Amino acid sequence: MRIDVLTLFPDMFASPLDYSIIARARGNGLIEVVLSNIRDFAKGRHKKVDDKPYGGGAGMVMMCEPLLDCLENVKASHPAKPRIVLLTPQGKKFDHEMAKSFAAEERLILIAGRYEGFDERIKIAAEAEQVSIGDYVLSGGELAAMVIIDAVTRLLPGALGDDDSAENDSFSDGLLEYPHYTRPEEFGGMKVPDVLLSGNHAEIEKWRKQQAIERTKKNRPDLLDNKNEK
Ligand code: 6GU
Repeated sequence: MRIDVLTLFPDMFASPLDYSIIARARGNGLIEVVLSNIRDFAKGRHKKVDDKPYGGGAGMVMMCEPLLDCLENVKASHPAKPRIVLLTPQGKKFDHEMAKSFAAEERLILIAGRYEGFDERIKIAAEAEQVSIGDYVLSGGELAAMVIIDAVTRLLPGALGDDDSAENDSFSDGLLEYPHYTRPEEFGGMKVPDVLLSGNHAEIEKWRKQQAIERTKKNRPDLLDNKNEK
């Protein structure tokens, strides 16, 4: 899968892409991440990429031309038709379902903005879907892009080793994951539940399912509501 990121701060991506599952997926060609600096497409001596908002108000707005020129260049650099995503707190909320649909694409283009936001005409001209990673405001789209790259890469066949399968992950069946324990059997007076030491796989399976449902009820009742609607 080819993933392009348009950003003013490509250097921010260096270390998150260089560890563990993402690093391995890049190493074996499962994903190719290409970073493009929007400022390289800015014109004039000052390489301006942002300007004051019409109508006044605080902050600066990302200009149409440098960003859209960068996008045209990036699109032309690879033959596959991309799904184009504009990262903004005003977007549709990213979740497991959206991650799965992104993972099915041959090519993604993620556009990370800074400042108060994008000139509204960028959204139309780029034919981009607007995506947010949650109900809070980040200083830019870069961290959101990294979150999406990580979540999507994990879902690609072959990205996870046998030891870290995605099948049991939280959200894979609409529930939060069950509790985990490892050695020692007793820590600080807290014992590992007997059933996990029993060797009875059917009972263990049953216990884990119950725990997953209970935990979801307690922490994320909205997930169970959604399940009933489906
Ligand atoms: Cl995609 N961008 C910014 N700037 N803030 C966010 C976000 C995105 N998603 C949640 N907050």
